[in-house]
Amino acid sequence: MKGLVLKKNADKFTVEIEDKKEICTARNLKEQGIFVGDRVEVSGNVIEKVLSRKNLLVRPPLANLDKMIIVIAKTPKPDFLLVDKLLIFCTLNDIEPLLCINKSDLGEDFVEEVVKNYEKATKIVVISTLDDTVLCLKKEVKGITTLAGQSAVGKSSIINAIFKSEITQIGDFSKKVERGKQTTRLVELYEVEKSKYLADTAGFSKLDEKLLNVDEYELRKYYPEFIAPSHNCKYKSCLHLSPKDCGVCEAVKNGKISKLRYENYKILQENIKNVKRF
Ligand SMILES: Nc1nc2c(ncn2[C@@H]2O[C@H](COP(=O)(O)OP(=O)(O)OP(=O)(O)O)[C@@H](O)[C@H]2O)c(=O)[nH]1
Ligand SMILES: [Mg+2]
Ligand SMILES: [Zn+2]
Repeated sequence: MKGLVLKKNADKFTVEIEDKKEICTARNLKEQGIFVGDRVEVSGNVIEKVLSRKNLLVRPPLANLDKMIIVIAKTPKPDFLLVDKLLIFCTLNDIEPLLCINKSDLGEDFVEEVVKNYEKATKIVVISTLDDTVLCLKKEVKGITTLAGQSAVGKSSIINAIFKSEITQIGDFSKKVERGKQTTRLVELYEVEKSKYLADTAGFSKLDEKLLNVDEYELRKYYPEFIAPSHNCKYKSCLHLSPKDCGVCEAVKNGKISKLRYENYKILQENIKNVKRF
């Protein structure tokens, strides 16, 4: 019988098989590994085979991701470079990205600024887990969807609000910042409705550039808002790093491209150069 791995706890797996949750073990699958999100063949509560995967993330361990909801908030202070890396990561791994601005109750200025910087880069939703706006995320869940983002942006609060129960543990913000610890440790898929799952995870708070595996020329295409202005660059090979003869630099100067996004692009270019050198 075929099933979907919802949860992994040591050597026990919670597998959904025909709408029922079964606790399974695995036999002889060590090398290949079994991850949350894996579709598997099970017989007699033993996982016999892992079916081929669309993608696989190692940290956090998650297979077959269809969509990633990248959560940010006014507090904790957003790491927009991480947001850009996650957006690139999604495109590279055939994952649909969505930028979610949480804690909109903390002020409109922040929301407006983020929208201004990112509206040309990705789809955005604005929510607060303190009101009903959080429910619009339910519609956004597609196949296997994960929440991603820094600790304390409200990922577990979103899951709780959607499921209206305390199924995941919410951390105390001030305590968390003091200890610098994350609250959510295990990865688990929660079913939103039939065949739609949402994962809570503590991962994706850091991403190694090596994981991105793009070269300096490819990087340009992951900044979609650069493409039209780049037609004004004198040379096709222009990396948009110096203002001479560069349409992208011109667009940044005129405010047509977000300065924040351009600065992130320059940092990533620098990182790619350094990774290559080592
Ligand atoms: N003001 C406000 N606070 C919120 C909102 N959503 C969540 N919080 C608070 O933010 C803090 C962190 O929430 P969590 O849901 O634990 O954050 P998390 O992203 O799951 O954190 P990790 O599990 O450590 O990755 C808690 O104190 C929540 O009450 C919101 O919409 N508005
Ligand atoms: Mg959490
Ligand atoms: Zn250029």
